[in-house]
Amino acid sequence: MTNNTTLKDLEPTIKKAADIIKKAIDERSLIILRHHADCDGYCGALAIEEVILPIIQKENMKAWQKYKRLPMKAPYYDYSDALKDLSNFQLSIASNRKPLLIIVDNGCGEEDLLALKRIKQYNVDVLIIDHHVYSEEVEKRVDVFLNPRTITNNGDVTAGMLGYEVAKRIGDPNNIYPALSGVADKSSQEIVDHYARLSGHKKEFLEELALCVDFEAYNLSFMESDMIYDLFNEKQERMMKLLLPSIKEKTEEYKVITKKFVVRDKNVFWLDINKVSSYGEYPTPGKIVGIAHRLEQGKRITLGLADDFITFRVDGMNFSVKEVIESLRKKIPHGKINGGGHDYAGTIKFIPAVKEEVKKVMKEYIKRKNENKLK
Ligand SMILES: [Mn+2]
Repeated sequence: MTNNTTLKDLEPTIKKAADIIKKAIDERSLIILRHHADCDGYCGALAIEEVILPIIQKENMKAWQKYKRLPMKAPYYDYSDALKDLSNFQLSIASNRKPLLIIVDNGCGEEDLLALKRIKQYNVDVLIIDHHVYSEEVEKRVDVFLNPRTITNNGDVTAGMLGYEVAKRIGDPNNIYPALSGVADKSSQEIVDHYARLSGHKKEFLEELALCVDFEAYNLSFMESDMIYDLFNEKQERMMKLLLPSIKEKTEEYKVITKKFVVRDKNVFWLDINKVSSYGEYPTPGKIVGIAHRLEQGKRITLGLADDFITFRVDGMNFSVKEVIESLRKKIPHGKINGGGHDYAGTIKFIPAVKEEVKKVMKEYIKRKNENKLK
């Protein structure tokens, strides 16, 4: 199935998503737009914000009472974020204006369920726009669930693309977002090419811009801020000139570091994250593993093991994040195993006491699934 057919099949849900947003704007309800604080998450959220904020500002003197955009650093919708959002929704609920919670590039997994159930105890509409491996219970519980994995078995249609497609049914969003998100989340060439053509930008430029957006997003952290727009407005060129040398320098530094410390076992590459990363500094463990992964080529898997999580990148190997989590849970029931993402990139969390057990089970799983590929 091509990604274009996926988009076509998602059409009715894209329309539903646009309709629920339009309804909230019309009813002057509070809209909270939550998004993952990475390039893809920002792309999806900004595409929507660009088209809805002008309408909200036109119709409301105090637009900030009707709309908030909040980045999330965790790869799931946190329970305390749900409490924060509910507190913000109180006024809207009390005045019978059904608020709307939109979650972009996040929110569709099992880990999100408790927070979403808490939200749904109140009269709140929930729209999820995500492309990660999802929980069917989340799908059932929310009002609109937009995820390409309901149609196909991959997440190549990113949150940025979905956000853009929804935004297009409301207004005229910047067409750089879907291409940029596809490059950032490493979607299939077919769909990236399609959106890159639409944006009129070369892939090299998009790759550099994605690095800058990720860097800015990392440093903006949980901030409610518009500073990210400087990467999309007339300051773009100056911003990229400012940031790229520094990002590239840090990346080069990490190429040397990971090369020195990565441990190879056939085509499985292990990196001890505790030894190579500085807490709270860019690049993040996920990015470090990405850098190590790109040092090699061909069929391979790179794993960054920390005290309480493991983050991985996969190319050409049999690896299913759902399966590996199931297997870890079965073999280490005392490990508080959690996590998700994609089959080609993701993170699994656990308690520090089972670090070595996790390593062992992961090793066995990869070996079992790739008997013919390990050489
Ligand atoms: Mn994403």
